[in-house]
Amino acid sequence: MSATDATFTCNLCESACGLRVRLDADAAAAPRIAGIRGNPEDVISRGHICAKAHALGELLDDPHRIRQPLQRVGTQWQPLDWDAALDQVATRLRAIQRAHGRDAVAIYVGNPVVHAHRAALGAQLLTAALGSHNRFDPNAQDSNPRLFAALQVYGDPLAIPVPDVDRTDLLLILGANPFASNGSQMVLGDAKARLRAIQARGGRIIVIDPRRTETAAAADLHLPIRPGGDAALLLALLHVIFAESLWQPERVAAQATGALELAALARRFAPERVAAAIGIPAEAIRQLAREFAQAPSAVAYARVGVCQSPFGLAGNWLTDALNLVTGRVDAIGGALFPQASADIGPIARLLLPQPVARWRSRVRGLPEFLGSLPSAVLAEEMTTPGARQIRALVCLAGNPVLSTPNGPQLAKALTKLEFMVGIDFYRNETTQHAHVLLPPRHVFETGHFPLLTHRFGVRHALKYSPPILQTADDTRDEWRIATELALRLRLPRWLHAPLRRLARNLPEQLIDLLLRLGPHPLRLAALAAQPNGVDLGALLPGRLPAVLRTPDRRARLVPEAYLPELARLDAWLDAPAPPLELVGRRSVRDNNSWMHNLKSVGKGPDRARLQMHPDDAQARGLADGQRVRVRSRVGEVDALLEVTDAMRRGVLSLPHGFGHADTPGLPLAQALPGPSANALTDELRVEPILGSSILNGVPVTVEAADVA
Ligand SMILES: Nc1nc2c(c(=O)[nH]1)N[C@H]1C(S)=C(S)[C@@H](COP(=O)(O)OP(=O)(O)OC[C@H]3O[C@@H](n4cnc5c(=O)[nH]c(N)nc54)[C@H](O)[C@@H]3O)O[C@H]1N2
Ligand SMILES: Nc1nc2c(c(=O)[nH]1)N[C@H]1C(S)=C(S)[C@@H](COP(=O)(O)OP(=O)(O)OC[C@H]3O[C@@H](n4cnc5c(=O)[nH]c(N)nc54)[C@H](O)[C@@H]3O)O[C@H]1N2
Ligand code: SF4
Ligand SMILES: [Mo]
Repeated sequence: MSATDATFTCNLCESACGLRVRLDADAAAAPRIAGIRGNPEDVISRGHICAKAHALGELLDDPHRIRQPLQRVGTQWQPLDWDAALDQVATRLRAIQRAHGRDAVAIYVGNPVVHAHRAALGAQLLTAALGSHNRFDPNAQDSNPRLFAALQVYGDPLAIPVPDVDRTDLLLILGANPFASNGSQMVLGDAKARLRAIQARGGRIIVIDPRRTETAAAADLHLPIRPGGDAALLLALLHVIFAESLWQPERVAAQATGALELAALARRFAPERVAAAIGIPAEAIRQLAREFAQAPSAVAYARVGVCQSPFGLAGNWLTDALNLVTGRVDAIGGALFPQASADIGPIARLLLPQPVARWRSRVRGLPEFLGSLPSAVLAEEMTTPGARQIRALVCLAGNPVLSTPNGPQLAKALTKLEFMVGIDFYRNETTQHAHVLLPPRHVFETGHFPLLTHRFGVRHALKYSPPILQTADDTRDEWRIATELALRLRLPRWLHAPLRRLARNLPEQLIDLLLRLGPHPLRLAALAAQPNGVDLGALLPGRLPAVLRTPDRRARLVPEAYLPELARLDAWLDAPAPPLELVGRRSVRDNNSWMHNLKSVGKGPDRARLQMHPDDAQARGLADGQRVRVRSRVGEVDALLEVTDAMRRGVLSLPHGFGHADTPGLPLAQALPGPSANALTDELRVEPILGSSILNGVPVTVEAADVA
């Protein structure tokens, strides 16, 4: 037996780790991958990988992966050839749209498309071909508050600054756990090493999180905040910074407008006003404000924990405001705007000139943002009769039954659809309700360019990994699937053959063009010849005002859109906290809901336990390891209790992405313990501006499971 080594890029998270993949030379062998190691010469990850990289090899040969189109007949799945499958899907979708209008077909585009260039562009093509206002994606559970802040403060939803991790003296992390997630909207390569280097050169890391996470445990200071408290904390920090003249008036005057209004707003939120409600002593807030403002360089970074919290919108705005007033934006060691090498910004701006509330959801009237509606309305749009009711769904690389609030309600709604198609490796909790399944290709077979995430690099670095394997299965990549469906849905047959030929390599041709037009002009082929990637240098300051798209080319410290949130915040600060509030977490081994059928990911200790502080357990007579019942407004689940002082009192933590018990398509995952956190999250808890899901701070009760 002989084997060859190939260099590739992991596409499972933003870290874009370099891999050395040992391929078995015998094409018919199984497993086809003899081993996966880190690539020590990779310019981004320098040899680091995590357990999920091994699972990427297992995914290739997982016997439960779908390898040919399937059609559901009753409870049985029958193979179909591609032409029959694509014809059937297009015919059904077109018939439903003809009878009930284009909005009768919805599309949900899941997270993995962010990490696959052909899928990302395929998703856009399919969305355009369907022409439905009912488009959904995980941004409503993830980044919408961040994107909205970029739009409001900097005038462009893609103007997202990246923490200058390699040069900062102080990294203030709110609601993120990069030791587990490997960093989000911040491409770190080896996250732990990169963050520890801050401390090694004498800098500090401060973490704001209700849980003592892996990152918090390694930090210099951890302040366990009550879920939802970030906006109030940030206002109190600004209060101190203005009151003690710790801000940078000249720099602010050059970059932004609204400093005096912001100071006036912050005046109402003294540390003493917010301390009790957010659970951080006033003196700690004052000290943090001084330290942040006085450090030689510093940057505040807020991520998913803040976005998913009750004040996610204001929390993201105020993070930018804190960075701006302390002179950290566009400064070395602060928050820097990267220069994307393959910048999709101009195309996105062309397609989305006015990206808020161009339409609204039919039943609840929640607004569109960046072309998508909030996922929290998905089920009601399927089950509420009337014109424009959703009757069919295209689910591309997603699992909303496990990933969106009140998943069980959505699962029920899916069973009522006239037609559903899934484009997925698996029959997961969502796609098992499909009528037709179309299987995509493995990333080793399609190649990988991190089109949407390279812009978040803490350095300007680039990699393109061309395919390293010929596919042995009857699968097609998403760009090809999307092209085939778009042609069948919208164009006469005689045009199909020439357009199909024209479209084949369009994704790579587009990337090549963007690269040539970019700030570091180079060709995709030249990049492919550098398997370890190319390092194009550190992020640069001096990007303001060029990146700003506000009318006056200045950042806005107090965008009007947020003002109503302050009254809501006042009310929240004055109301008593519920006895127990639930938040989420991620473990380094998991990847949202979808890799649990693979040995490297599924194995190991039970990670889906409900974490609770010892005092809360004692008050309820509950013990570590006990089975408990957790209830929220929408549902109840059983979980094993883990009593740990890593939790703040009054806060519980449960990871999302579990709850596979009713999913025969994933037999290994099915055996894993743990409920779905989204059987507890509430589709009616959305923030009032965009309708993004509030997944954290969910009021719940907990009791022993044997109590009726
Ligand atoms: N291993 C692994 N890596 C992943 C993923 C995965 O599933 N597994 N998923 C990927 C994806 S899709 C994303 S978006 C990123 C997310 O990456 P991160 O943003 O780092 O997200 P989490 O690790 O979930 O950390 C969120 C933290 O917020 C805390 N939190 C909850 N509520 C609040 C609050 O109100 N305020 C504050 N300050 N903190 C709060 C939680 O306790 C938790 O520690 O990770 C990516 N990387
Ligand atoms: N309670 C709670 N809920 C959350 C979160 C939380 O922190 N707490 N996090 C939210 C976040 S940040 C996110 S991003 C979402 C993720 O939620 P989703 O995007 O809805 O789902 P995933 O769990 O990522 O599942 C992805 C699906 O795509 C398939 N897939 C993987 N790779 C490919 C591919 O290359 N092509 C195709 N066609 N299919 C593929 C997988 O088999 C899987 O079925 O969850 C959100 N939900
Ligand atoms: S950290 Fe793990 S999942 Fe993320 S890119 Fe690296 S190997 Fe892949
Ligand atoms: Mo995400």
